[in-house]
Amino acid sequence: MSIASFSKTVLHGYFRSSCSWRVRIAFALKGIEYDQAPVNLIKDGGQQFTEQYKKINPMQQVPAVEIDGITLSQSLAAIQYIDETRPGPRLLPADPVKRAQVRMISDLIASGIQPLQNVYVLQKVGAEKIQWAQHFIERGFQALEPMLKQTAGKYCVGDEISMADICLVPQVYNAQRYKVDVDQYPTIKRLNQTLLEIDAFQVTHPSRQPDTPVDMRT
Ligand code: GSH
Repeated sequence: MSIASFSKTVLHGYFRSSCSWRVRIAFALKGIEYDQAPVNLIKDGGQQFTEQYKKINPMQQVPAVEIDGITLSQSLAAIQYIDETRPGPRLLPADPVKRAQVRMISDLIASGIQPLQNVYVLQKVGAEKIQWAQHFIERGFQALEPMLKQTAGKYCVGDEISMADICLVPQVYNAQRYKVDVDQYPTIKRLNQTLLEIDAFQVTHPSRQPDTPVDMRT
């Protein structure tokens, strides 16, 4: 066994960051233990902008994962690495059609919605930030709803939990945070409710993390 195998797994994240939550869910589904190193995206003008953190993730965003002697930023790359190197339930299905559908849904959220409503972008937008966030989340959900109607069984793609589910739940959390009416999207709403009953989604919830402020804990 290499030295890297003995190194500690560390997640640099923020309780309310949807991309950090994605990685927490993947760790929980696979039963992987890890340490959390909180990076407060708001305090001190944003701890992601410190020189120290820039060495960990030059993009100055969370999450970043230290695992097996390497550091991975980009939540989907980290999730896929975890999936490919750890036992436990597959996060990407073996079937090529289902795997493509999982990637399609994950990319729609990770490239087509979340980047347009992340903190950095909203700060640049200024006064219109809430309307801006709502617009792009709704635009994405209008595309996601008919797509999920085609692919979903119990979960986003068929009846197995996948990376698509890992992306969906934190994005719905963001939608609710920006007061998007999720009732307009019955498939998204149903999937979110089903997934939130699962332990791996509950223990990793933003309201239950080491850096969750006391008044936001449940
Ligand atoms: N594509 C990246 C990923 O999936 O990891 C996006 C990372 C990202 O946007 N992270 C947000 C962040 O760090 C939190 S969810 N925002 C703070 C900022 O941009 O200053």
